[in-house]
Amino acid sequence: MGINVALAGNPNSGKTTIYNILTGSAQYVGNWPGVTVEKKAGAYRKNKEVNIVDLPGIYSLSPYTLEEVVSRDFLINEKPDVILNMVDASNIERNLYLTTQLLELNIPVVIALNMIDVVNKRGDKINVSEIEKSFGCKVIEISALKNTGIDNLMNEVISIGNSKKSHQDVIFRFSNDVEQAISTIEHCSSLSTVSNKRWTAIKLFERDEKVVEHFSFSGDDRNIIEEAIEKVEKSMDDDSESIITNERYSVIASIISTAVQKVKSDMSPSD
Ligand code: GDP
Ligand code: K
Ligand code: MG
Repeated sequence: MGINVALAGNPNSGKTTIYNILTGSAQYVGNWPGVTVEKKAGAYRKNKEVNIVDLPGIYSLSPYTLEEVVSRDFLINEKPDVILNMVDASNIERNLYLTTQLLELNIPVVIALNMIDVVNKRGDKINVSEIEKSFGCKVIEISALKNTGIDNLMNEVISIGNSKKSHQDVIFRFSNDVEQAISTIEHCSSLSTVSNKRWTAIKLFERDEKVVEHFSFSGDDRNIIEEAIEKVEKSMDDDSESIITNERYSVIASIISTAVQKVKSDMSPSD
């Protein structure tokens, strides 16, 4: 049996630091099949039933970079029990961009708000339960560098891994026009047997080349979907991929505005 945990996060979010703490020296280092991106997998030293895979550092799940494709293929094909999303809390807006995408994969997510020592030192305040409420997943403050909060984090990861939970609800929503198009796509018969409908519908909306390439459209679905996309592109005067990017950032901005209090604004010249 065992619990499979995938470590996912931006480059420099602290993945390697926590990976080394979690696995100690008993780690496997290899390469991802067919690529030169380093692959690391090992057992949690406090509970050998827990397998941890360190995915390549990524900013997005787009189909453009090798790291993104490797991470995305792993998450979709291997379907780990839990995604442990490392978030650099001192750069929270940028890091949560990936989080919004990980939450759509229909795999339970636990967010580790790492570098909380940096946040505390600045005097900034993050309301963890606000983020939990907005994203519908557990959020645990940690410092991988100072080795704080990690037992707490792993208790949460293991408890989800041991539970029957095998799905992740997406509770944040984009603007109405975009949601309408996503819903149209989700309800196409081509998606009737797809398990992560929302993620697939969003990727089709973005005209993601990797998803479109492997997707089998039935009946008139290809045209129905294209019409739904073009309608939104016309009304929002932008291409569909940029529309989704902007929607993600406005979801994040709204969460941050209630959940994060900064002593100094990002625009402060003394920063
Ligand atoms: P990765 O690219 O995600 O694997 O990130 P690393 O584990 O290599 O960490 C990037 C940098 O951040 C390193 O210099 C770490 O020492 C530092 N770092 C990691 N976690 C923390 C933390 O909790 N607090 C602080 N202050 N620095 C951290
Ligand atoms: K690094
Ligand atoms: Mg690393």
